[in-house]
Amino acid sequence: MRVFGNLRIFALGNHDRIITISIKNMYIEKIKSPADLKKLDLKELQVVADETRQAVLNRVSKHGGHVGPNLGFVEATVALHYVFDAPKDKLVFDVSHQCYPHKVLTGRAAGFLGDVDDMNAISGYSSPAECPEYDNFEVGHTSTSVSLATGLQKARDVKGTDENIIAIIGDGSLSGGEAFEGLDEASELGTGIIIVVNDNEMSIAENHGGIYKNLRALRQSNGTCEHNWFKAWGFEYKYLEEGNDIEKLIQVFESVKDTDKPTVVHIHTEKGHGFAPAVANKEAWHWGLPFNLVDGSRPRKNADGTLPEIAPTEDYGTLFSDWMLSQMKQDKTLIAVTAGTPTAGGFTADKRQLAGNQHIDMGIAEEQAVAMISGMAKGGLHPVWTVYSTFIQRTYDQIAQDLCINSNPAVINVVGGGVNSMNDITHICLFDIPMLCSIPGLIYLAPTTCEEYFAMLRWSIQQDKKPIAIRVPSNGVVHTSETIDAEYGYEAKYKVMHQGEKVAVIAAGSFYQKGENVVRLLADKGIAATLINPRYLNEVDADVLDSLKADHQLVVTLEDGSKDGGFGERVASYYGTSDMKVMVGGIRKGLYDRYDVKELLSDNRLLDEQIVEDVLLVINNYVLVSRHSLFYIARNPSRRIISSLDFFCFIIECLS
Ligand SMILES: Cc1ncc(C[n+]2csc(CCOP(=O)(O)OP(=O)(O)O)c2C)c(N)n1
Repeated sequence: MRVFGNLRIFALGNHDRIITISIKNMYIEKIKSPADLKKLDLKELQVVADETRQAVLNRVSKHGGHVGPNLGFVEATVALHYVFDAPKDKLVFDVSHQCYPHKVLTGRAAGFLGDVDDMNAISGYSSPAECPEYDNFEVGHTSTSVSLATGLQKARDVKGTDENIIAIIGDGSLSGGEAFEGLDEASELGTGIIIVVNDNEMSIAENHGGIYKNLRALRQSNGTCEHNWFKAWGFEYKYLEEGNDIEKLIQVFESVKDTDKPTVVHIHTEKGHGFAPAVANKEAWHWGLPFNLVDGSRPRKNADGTLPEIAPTEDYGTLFSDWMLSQMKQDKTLIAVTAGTPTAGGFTADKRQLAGNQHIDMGIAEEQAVAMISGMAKGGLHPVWTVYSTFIQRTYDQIAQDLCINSNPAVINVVGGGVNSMNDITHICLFDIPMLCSIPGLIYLAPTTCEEYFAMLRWSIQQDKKPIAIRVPSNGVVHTSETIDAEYGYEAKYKVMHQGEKVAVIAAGSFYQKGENVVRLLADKGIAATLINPRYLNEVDADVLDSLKADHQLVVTLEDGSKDGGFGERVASYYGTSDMKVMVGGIRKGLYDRYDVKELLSDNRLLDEQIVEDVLLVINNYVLVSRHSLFYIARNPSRRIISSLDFFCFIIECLS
């Protein structure tokens, strides 16, 4: 048995009671699988729930992570594992940001009670790679659980086995279109599936959408109101008001266990349950960095009780939302749009209120966001949709069809793209450049500084011909005193920032400063390289690329994302049949999980010094090879085809 030391955890409880628990001799230390739960009585299950909550708090206070979603789902998880028989019965979590209690009860308590390494070993999401027995899918994006579960349902039905299939979906995640599609199919299949709707009345922020009127009516009528959205789909329906009461949860789950009908169990839970700060401010406590367990204050104190020194920094979310609010006052057609992540664009609750109807949250519905901004632009509005790089993946078709074929001048503000961003396998933000740049009719701009970002944003909103996406730098807010262009045309126009020779570095967006460093280091080695800010990711500037052919041997491209199908490969492809050598710098396509940024950069030869080393290698080889090629050609002016004897002589010359 693992001993975690005599660590004591203190936390403010639901009613400001102080809970003190010694981690030694906990039940959850002894629970190696859900089977161990089944030996316990109700009182003991309640203790398990309290301990699980403390374990969750211990982890999130030290490590950061999803707070409210997990605290509210502790009792339901204990009851689910008590009633159902995982791993035979299958639990499918939506987003899976509420699966920490499930991890505690399925052999991974060390990730919640152990040291930093133990915590790092356990991810914040459902992960078969981590636990194939109890985690059925890698999940991190919303609204997929019912669809995934219908697949397991179909497999069970075809094989003729009898396991329970249980999808767990939050009220917020019900707003995504895929959830609707999953419900549609579950009803159509008509066999047993249990969909637990964990209704805590919140998405990350407040919910938006017509469905919430019915969820509210169901809550207010204890599940009995005449119009029942779930029943209308053809589901059996159970409502439980006391969604944090283990005994009642056990009863309701037992009542649907082994059902042969599509069934919804709608439970009303409290987000943040058991930790007063998280209950009081649910949006702020959805996810968070480490904090002080005693009072919920941030930042977490150092071991000696002092606060860590944190330099005051600017962030693009705050700058963007402040700028938008100031512009909105003069322009009633300017609309800030989000799909369930308002603070990605800095729109905190107070700012949403200030923006009034010039801020729209459409629920977690990225596809809807794109089609709607296209319609808004068509109707004469100026919508700006802010979206994380990872979540834009959901909406390729709407961008291609609804927006770009129609060439409506809406703006997409892409945040977090690059290596310095979310790094869970489901949330990596490396694919927006290949994705967006493959869509005809979309301009994708990559500002390199704060001033350039706002100049591009202003132009994108003012122009009225094309959809424009802007990749907000993700390497912090960098300022410049250089003059920035106010106008940006629809054709790619690179900007030569420093004219040199032999080597040209084309450094895009948040890798521009890396390009500056490389050019500086090359200067130390006697190479006066050219530095170019491409500004456009979606196509090459043929004039600039052609002009480099005169006095450059090597072009280095740098982009902060997956290089396969990205910006640099377009440049390499343009030079294809010419003599120009191209070194494409970016991240190799891959599914990286919880990576270390420096290691990832190093593995991809993207550290400044590595880039310089590689440039020198190419340049020196080039000089060597070209010297011998010239020598060879001078001696054999009329020979175009190299015989094997010639080639042998050539190699001897090279080696001599
Ligand atoms: C496609 C997609 N868009 C946005 C997000 C960001 N996100 C994570 S959790 C969440 C809210 C989920 O709300 P709900 O399902 O009610 O769960 P709760 O957190 O309230 O328990 C959102 C918007 C995401 N994970 N996936």
